[in-house]
Amino acid sequence: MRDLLGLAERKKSRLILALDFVSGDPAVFADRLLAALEPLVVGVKVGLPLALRMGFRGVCELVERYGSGYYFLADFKLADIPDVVREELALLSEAGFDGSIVHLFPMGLEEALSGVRGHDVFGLVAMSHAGSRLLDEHFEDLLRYASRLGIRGVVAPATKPGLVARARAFLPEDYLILSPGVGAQGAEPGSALRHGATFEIVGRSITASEDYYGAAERVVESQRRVIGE
Ligand code: 3DU
Repeated sequence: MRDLLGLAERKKSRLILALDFVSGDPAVFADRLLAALEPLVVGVKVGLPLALRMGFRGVCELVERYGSGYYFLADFKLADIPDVVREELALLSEAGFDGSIVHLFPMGLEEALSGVRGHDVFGLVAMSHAGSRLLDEHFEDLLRYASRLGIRGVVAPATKPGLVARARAFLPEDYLILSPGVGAQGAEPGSALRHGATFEIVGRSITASEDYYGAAERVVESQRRVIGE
């Protein structure tokens, strides 16, 4: 399993790239981005849209080809009964992913997650879009639950920086906070880090840019100003 914080240290970056939308052939598109962005990007978060376009075999090939330079995170927002989640995590780990994102609202996941070895689990504690009332109303509950699970960390929205700060204040120190919502959804690069996030997840403002290298570079430069590197 790749060392997420070690890669971040080495690259002096806190950028996780969200791969959901592609233009043209998905394999060619992903290949072009990952071949170019390795110096800047620490992790690659594979979303369901990409997996559905490429097919799961294609995704596994991508993980294998670029596994030496990136931490691979599966974002299929798992939200099933514990036995099924356990099996999903085992298969994603077997496919080469270093970590997965799960919903915490199904609860009762203690046993399913305690058996997971060599694969990080991140739980969603709130979402970045304005309409996520139900989840956000249970933010404190989800945070408490996440902290009891002994997982690697949580996903908390950069568009709601107050929640990122509360998550940082509440969670055990070794929990990582991944923050989506930077760029296309409005949060400024570096802003979630300033509120206590460990990584920022950025998708379309890089993947949809003609100059994706320049776009990623601008994110990382802003982050370096915050982390002092
Ligand atoms: O908006 P972007 O294109 O930068 O992508 C954001 C990514 O983060 C995308 O993959 C989405 O599935 C994920 N995400 C959120 O945007 C918000 C959340 O609350 C959780 C995950």
